[in-house]
Amino acid sequence: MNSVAATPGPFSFDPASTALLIIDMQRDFCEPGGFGETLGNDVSLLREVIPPLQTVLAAARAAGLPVIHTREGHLPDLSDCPPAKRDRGEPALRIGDAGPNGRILIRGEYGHDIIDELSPLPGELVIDKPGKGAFFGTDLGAALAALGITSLIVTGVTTEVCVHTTVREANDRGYECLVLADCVGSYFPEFQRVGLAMIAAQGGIFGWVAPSHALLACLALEEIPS
Ligand code: TIU
Repeated sequence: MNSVAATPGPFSFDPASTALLIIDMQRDFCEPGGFGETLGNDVSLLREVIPPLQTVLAAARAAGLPVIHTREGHLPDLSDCPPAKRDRGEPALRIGDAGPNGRILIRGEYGHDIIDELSPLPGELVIDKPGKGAFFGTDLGAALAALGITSLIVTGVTTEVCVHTTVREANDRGYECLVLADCVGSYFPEFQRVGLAMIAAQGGIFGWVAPSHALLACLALEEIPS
């Protein structure tokens, strides 16, 4: 077992049953002209996550951890998009409308895909999800079971929306989740701080939180031949 210095205490994991989960690092959230910006957000805040996440992704690949990417989005006919999700608020463009990167949050469009900096490698799982949580309406649970995964290193965006929902879903299903504080991002600095605090409070009510360097130190030790 490996042990990462985390909050509220050490996060122990077996690399053989641990995967890196990268949530929704899509152009629609991280680049101008997409879903995140249409909601009125400053997407540049999410870009801080990219360099540390690139380092973690490279380390996970080198250590042989399975890497699983997710993408939030909907079918072109919007049949999997609840009307309330499309109709709520006063966004500049709604889900399915034509934007500069293609139709907003629609599978197959340029804006829906993962940013170039974190492109999946052939063979890495990409889970398309209609909701905020990565388990709802997907075969993520079956895929993790097939791989024998019981622990998840969780990264991506946004901390208080899709990361939180996914970690809560995973925790209820019995997965142990370590959220990397500098590899998850929010459009709201206050939500970033409180979102991370909520996970680790009450003795780690639904997960653990650590900086990425704590995981990297652990994976580096793992690679030293004994
Ligand atoms: N708006 C927002 O903060 N997030 C989302 O809509 N989806 C994800 O977090 N991926």
